[in-house]
Amino acid sequence: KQHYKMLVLGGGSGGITMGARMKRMMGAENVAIVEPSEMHYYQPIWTLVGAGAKTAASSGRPTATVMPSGVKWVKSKVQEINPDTNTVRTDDGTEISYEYLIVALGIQLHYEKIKGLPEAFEHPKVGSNYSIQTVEKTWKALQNFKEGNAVFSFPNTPVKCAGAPQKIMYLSDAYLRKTGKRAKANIMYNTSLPVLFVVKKYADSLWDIVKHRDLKVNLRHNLIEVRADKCEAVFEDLDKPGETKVFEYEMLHVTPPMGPNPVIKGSPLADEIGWLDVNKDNLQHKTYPNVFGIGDCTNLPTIRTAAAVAAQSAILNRTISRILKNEKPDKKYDGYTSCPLVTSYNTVILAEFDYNGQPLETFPINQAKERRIMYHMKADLLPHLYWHGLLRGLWGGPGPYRKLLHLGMK
Ligand code: FAD
Ligand code: UQ1
Repeated sequence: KQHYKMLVLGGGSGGITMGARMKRMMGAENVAIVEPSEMHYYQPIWTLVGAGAKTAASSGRPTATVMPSGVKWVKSKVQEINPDTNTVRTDDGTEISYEYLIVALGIQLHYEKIKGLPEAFEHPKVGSNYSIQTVEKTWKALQNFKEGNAVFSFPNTPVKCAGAPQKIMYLSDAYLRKTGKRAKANIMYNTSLPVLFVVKKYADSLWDIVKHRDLKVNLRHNLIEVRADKCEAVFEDLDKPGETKVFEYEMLHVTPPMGPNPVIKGSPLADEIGWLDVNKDNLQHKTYPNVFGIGDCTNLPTIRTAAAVAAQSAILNRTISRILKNEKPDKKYDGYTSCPLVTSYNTVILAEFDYNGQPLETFPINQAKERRIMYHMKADLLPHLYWHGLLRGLWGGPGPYRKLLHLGMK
């Protein structure tokens, strides 16, 4: 039977990051990470892959190369978590016990909840930037666009990176303009939400952009079916239950419904919905004090992003170090999250905000404006910050720099 002082579930952004930090805190031999995938992906770049500005190959590296050296990689899937006995069971039947547990299992994609998916991805006009299997199909559909509707969806569930479903619309618009096909395109964003973006400051800028570029926004529209043989997407009107609208498409970008990881949902660690039930200030589990959580799998009331994982990793590191010394957690997570809203092939609105939806901007300039410098940060700088900073436990978000950059301002 295997035992570790610190067991990490999931080797995505949060899992690898905390694995690296825990190695530094207690030595590599005390830490194990359970992750079944051979490859680790930098998901934020998929927005640019779907628009043909980066290659899919550039988004992935073998998991073996991001595992902190000396840390045990348990290459299997967690099947069951038993916090009452401090054990987990993997799909090959192995039991692993732990003293402390960090849960970083991410959010689950549910393409299958839309009728006609995933089969519709076999047809050339349908793509989705949300998975490595479908992201290149977005780019194919965009290149093959001739004339008709380009439809972009946002589901009736929480999602990761809530800006991504519309970023690909702005990029598609720019591509069709560049290639002279824009006049033959009717571009629309059909979103389940009642707003274009959750933070008003950025939503105001985005409304200006959609008006300027003649992009149609249909609020409270939820994708429920794709009829690929007829190139039809069926949406339900969330304000008129039972009523549906059919849109013919020349290109369809799907953001799938998402939900809690089933392994957490089926365990005592879940809240009523199925998310990992953690304290929003210090990331400690609400009822099992030796269990912690980070990232998309938690019920932290903020937008799920890698930028949020960065800020959370610094807080969680502090929380665990205090608990190991029998001290109370002291540092508080403010809910920091960030979404670089790509609005063309050379501009970005850098949204950054906290639990209250208040802007929390790093740079002492108005980030609600489209800027070239922010595009370069997104496309060329952030990937390095991810692979060499975040995943090595060296990047805890821009908080300290924000304070420095704002010194003497205002
Ligand atoms: P993940 O990184 O998804 O990791 C979860 C891990 O758990 C995976 O490796 C998975 O294999 C593993 N796992 C699942 N089930 C099991 C199991 N049963 N047993 C063992 N392991 C399991 N963020 C930004 O900050 N900025 C952006 O611009 C941005 N853009 C995005 C664009 C797209 C298209 C997408 C898809 C995401 C984007 N994100 C962005 C979001 C960001 O990628 C995620 O929020 C981040 O990766 C969350 O980290 P995580 O560790 O919680 O989950
Ligand atoms: C960030 O830290 C991060 O994680 C590495 C992201 O994910 C790719 C981001 O998109 C952003 C915007 C940040 C925040 C970083 C800065 C420099 C503002």
